Amino acid sequence: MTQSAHCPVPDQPSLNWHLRNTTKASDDLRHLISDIARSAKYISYAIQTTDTGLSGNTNSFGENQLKLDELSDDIIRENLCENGTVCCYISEEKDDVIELDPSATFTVVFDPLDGSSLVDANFSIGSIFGIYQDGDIIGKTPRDQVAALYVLYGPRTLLIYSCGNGSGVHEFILNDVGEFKLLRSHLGVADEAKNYSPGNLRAVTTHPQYNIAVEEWMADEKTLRYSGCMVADIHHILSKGQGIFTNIGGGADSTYPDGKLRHVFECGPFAYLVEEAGGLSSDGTQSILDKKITDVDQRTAIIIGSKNEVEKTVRTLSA
Ligand code: AFP
Repeated sequence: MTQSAHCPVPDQPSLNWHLRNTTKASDDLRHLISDIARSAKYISYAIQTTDTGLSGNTNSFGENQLKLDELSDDIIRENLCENGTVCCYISEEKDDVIELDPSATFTVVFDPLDGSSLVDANFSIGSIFGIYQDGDIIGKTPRDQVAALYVLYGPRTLLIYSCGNGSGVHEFILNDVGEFKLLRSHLGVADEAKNYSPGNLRAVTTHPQYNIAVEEWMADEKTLRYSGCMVADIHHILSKGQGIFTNIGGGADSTYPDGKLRHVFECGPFAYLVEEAGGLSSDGTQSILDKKITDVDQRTAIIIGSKNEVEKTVRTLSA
């Protein structure tokens, strides 16, 4: 897009400027990402100001208080309704697909507050979003997403997005006046990992190969970085430019036979972002991006991050 002499390139571009000037996103997609970013600002504020985990309680005004994850879900719904380009959405907080406008363009899948069990401990938490063209995602794969983003609510609030197709993965910081400003563009993931982030570690008792993978990481003297929030743990990989994150199923008799994480809301958007940044994702046999969506609630094992370490771990797990 040509830049008018009267509109020089800003020193620190905003998310809106970046979407308009550096991506091929349609106007509708740009506006949708902007409206999702707007909901993230409200969630960020709610995390700072709302009592944690108080569903069913009343505040000092006698009003019912929502748990933060329910509140986040409501905030996103309000913004998607207002946006007008969303035919339906699927939230981790809701059992069913929510129809908004059958004639509209996009389906949005999201986990409104990932890591919500960590809120009272004041750990970092996040929101995850995937955007698909048209309705009905059953039978599609995460590769069909037209954009994905996540927001990390930590000491600082960060938004990371990509519109795919080689356009890169870009990081923005929420400033004091409520604007997302570019922090780093084109985040990359190197082939070798120095850090490891092993989720659903309870599975090592029923999945001996997972135990071996963990022992290999320890023997390699890799650094453990695990917080229990997928958004924070995968952001660590994108931020440091290397690392591996796993969440592996423990088999038929275990708590999470197929792993704890959900294909649609959690693994799909992160696979889109990490592979766009040069990393790799796998469910143990194929890229998460190629794994068919059979159910909105489907769970999947995930091995994601630095390419060589993901490939090596997949070999160990299947040996
Ligand atoms: P909550 O949203 O219930 O806190 O769960 C967080 C999460 O879904 C994901 O963010 C973590 O990676 C994963 O659970 C942690 O699972 P383990 O505790 O089994 O490692």
